[in-house]
Amino acid sequence: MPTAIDSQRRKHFQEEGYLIIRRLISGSDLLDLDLMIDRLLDGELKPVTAYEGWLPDHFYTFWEPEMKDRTELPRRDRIRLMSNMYHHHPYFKAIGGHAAIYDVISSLYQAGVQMLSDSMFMKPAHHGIEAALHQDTAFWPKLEPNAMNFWLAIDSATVENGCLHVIPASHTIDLPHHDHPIQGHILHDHDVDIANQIPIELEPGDAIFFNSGLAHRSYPNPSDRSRRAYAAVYGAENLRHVEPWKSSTIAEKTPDYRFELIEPPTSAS
Ligand SMILES: O=C(O)CCC(=O)C(=O)O
Repeated sequence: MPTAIDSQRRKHFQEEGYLIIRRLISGSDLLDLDLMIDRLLDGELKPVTAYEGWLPDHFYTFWEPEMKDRTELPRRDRIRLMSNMYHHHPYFKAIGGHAAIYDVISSLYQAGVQMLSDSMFMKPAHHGIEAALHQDTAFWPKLEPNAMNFWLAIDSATVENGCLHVIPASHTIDLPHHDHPIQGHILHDHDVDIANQIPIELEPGDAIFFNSGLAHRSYPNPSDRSRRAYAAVYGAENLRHVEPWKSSTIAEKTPDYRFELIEPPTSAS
């Protein structure tokens, strides 16, 4: 059944810049994704589909600082981020275009949906690093309407293990960011109305959809529970490139991935 986004929820998304949907993904779909994410982290899954002739020998991987060579630790405990599975693996292509996700986004945009990229955000127990405060709009040229972020909890995401925090209604202005050697582009607390910041605690299968201009962050994970999330950036079918497109990556050279129209799932309304 498509997730119904009524006018009240759409208004909340427009005004506050985000929408939480509980139990968006459940049952065997969630179990399979959980398993595939661990296979990804363990280095078992390899890219199998080329993107514009580019077939990398591994998925884009951002190691936790100083963890790459600590091979005495499990691989899954040393990785912060893996990306672009959608473009290089049929399982993730299907997940990125999952009807439950597609329905919410097309309902919020009132349009068809495009995919830019997907990522797996990992925050290993005891040492997962922070994601500094930022707006994702700082990472790519101006789009109209803004892109949309999707973030799905695979493990429970709580204040203790480094859940997302957002600043409601911060999506209406593109704030100037500061360059950062690890995180790319960041905001300082005094750049925003930090008193408004709220934690987004989610159970496995719960998701938050947010305007890419929404200021957000996650704190380090000192707890003994890992915090894995599957995330992606989508755009409206009718998005306009206000500035010439160029994607920005900070860890490895990758092709210039572009928005790609998603085939509407058969159950999409
Ligand atoms: O999951 C995290 O820790 C950070 C996620 C994030 O920055 C994003 O989804 O843009």
